[in-house]
Amino acid sequence: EIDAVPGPRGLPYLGNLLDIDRDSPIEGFVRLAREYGPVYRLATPAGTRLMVSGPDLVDEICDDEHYDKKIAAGLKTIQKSVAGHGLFSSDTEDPLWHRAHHILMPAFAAQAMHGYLPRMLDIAGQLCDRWSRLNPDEDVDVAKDMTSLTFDTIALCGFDYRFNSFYRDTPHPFVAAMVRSLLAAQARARRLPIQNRLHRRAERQADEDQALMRDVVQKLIDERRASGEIERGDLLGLMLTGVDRQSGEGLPDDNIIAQCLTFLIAGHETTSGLLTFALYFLVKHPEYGARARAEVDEVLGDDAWPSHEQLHRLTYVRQVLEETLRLWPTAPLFTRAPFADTVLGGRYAIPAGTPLTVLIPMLHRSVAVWGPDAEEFDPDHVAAERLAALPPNAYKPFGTGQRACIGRQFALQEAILVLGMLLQRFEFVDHLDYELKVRTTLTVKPDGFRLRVLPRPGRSLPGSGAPPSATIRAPQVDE
Ligand code: FDE
Repeated sequence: EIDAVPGPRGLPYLGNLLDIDRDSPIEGFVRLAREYGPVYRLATPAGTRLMVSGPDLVDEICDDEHYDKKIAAGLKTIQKSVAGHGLFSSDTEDPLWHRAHHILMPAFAAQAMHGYLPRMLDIAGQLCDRWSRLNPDEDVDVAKDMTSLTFDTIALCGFDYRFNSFYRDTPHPFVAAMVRSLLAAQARARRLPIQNRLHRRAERQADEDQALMRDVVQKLIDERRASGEIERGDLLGLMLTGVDRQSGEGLPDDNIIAQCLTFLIAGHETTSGLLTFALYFLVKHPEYGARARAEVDEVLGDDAWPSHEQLHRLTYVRQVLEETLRLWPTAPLFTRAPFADTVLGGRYAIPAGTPLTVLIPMLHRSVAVWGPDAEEFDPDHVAAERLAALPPNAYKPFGTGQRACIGRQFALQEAILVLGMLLQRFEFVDHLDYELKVRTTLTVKPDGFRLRVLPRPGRSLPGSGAPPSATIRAPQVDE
């Protein structure tokens, strides 16, 4: 029986709403997991869901034959107010999910990453430029700059468009609309349905924002078609020309817009959080920072622009990032549901369709899997030979199965490149002795994390100047 699953006692109508930590929901869910164990029950007005973090149970529900991704309440509001039926927020049975998945997979395959390198370097160079021109007493808002970086990177690689976030005092109108929409979606998900009906003005603003975002993307599409040069080695070109082999059909404009918005959201929030947490862990653990920097010096030396081949040799930098995603997976939850009535863990009978949410940060802290120091940051936890020897589905920062993250290679290449270039050029001073405070939006990020960034003595690498072969023309879009 599902009622036999342990969990905090709820109230009538509100269920466990008051047990959910509104300021820091993920840390709250982790606390409840420590109290109630590898699976616990939460009742909310949207229905009952189970929070799962035991490695055996997670392995069970990662089985694509009996379970599938479920678009739970949070994703539903994102679907409604921002991303439409993009890859992230559509059902696996949706024919457009299949079509888009087949058309886009090649663009995210490992072999395709080469092509994005010049554009990634272009934006990483802008960040290095900015940081190299700070005065010694100035500091940086790490999450803010990383968000500019990842947003500009996905837009340039995805649609050949420059938001130029590092050159603006106020966000691009599109970015402002997207930030507002995501916040509104989140507020909506936290309100009771009856409260939502009372938020007319917020709903109107959300409609306007959505119209603005769709407009910008539609213009990009129209201009691309008019330019006569549709293929530009980016995602937009591929979506405009690509045909799904199985169905023989391409993507309608409306769906291309949804995919573009999806990539902008999925591609920037998660990767910027990853880079921010990584810098946080490195300043708090200087011994691992020194090891990463030694690797960077050996592999990159004084080369201003890392090559594809050099990036592959930054294996310890990669471990730093993977260990960061172990303790703080920046997309911390994914939700699955069984196709048919089933028995979970040989113990709890659950009906078909019951949402089972994987609490990844808790899964990744399993002492049985990672050893007694599971809660400690140490990149050796994810050394290649240890990752290879893990039990199945014990490490899931990119979700699972056919609905796993399509942007995984993209995000890792971008993050390795940026962290490598930063370690090569700068020293970081934790001048405020920052204490971790996790901010949860759609994703998690260190909140209010500021660093002083000093050029490394004896190094004067650009920054400046265009990286090799980054000749990308930006299409014109009115603001
Ligand atoms: C997806 C994803 C996932 C799953 C979710 C669910 O299941 O619900 C996860 C977990 C993730 N993803 C994570 C991550 C992390 C990082 C760093 C990232 N991610 C990044 C990125 C970038 C990009 C571009 C992306 N990403 C994208 C994406 C998409 C589109 C998706 C959906 C897919 C399908 O088909 O479903 C994802 N991603 Fe990520």
